[in-house]
Amino acid sequence: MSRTSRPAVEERPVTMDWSRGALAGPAAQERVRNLGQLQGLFYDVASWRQIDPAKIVYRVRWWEPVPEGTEGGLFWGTTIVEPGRVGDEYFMTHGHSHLRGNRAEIYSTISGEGSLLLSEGGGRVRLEPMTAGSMHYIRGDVAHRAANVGERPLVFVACWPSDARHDYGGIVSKGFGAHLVCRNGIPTLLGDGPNAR
Ligand code: S6P
Ligand code: ZN
Repeated sequence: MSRTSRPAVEERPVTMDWSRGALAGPAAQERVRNLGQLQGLFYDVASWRQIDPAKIVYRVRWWEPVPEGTEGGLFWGTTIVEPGRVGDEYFMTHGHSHLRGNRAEIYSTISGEGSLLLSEGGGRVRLEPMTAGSMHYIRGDVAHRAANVGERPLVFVACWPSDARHDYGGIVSKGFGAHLVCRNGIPTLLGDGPNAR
């Protein structure tokens, strides 16, 4: 019988620290979004201008075990949205839809308090509360965005098909359908009409 030798402990491409949702390792990629990069997304432009554009709103660390576009593959990532508001609108992710409208996605919350905004088109926006352990199935044809409605960072994980492809431009040009604002301490959806943006 032939034997080959290999190290007893192989370096893992990524690891998850489930208590913090932290994704680490040589294959982890990272994207950081600051307020300046989210221009045009918050409805209260005057308040947006008053905050330092370098202020970090969220970070994503993710793992692409196969090349983007691979049919049948999966990607995995952790998003951390900081607490904060622009005027009365909660800090949130940019939001996107999947270019391939039959590519669904799953989110699960690790910690913090959030709201998952699901835009079904035609101005219909639904909210799902995000709290530790919450699971969210996002249909492939629904645009999605996560807002932090709490006082601590909102941490959630996501798994999506490697050929889903993301469309960010549609939200920039047409809006998301609604804005999530704090009214009397309660997260409230505001319509996304021409005057709201
Ligand atoms: C990917 C998944 C998440 C987001 C992340 C940041 O399909 O929905 O990993 O990429 O939450 O949001 P956004 O809108 O900047 O991609
Ligand atoms: Zn997505």
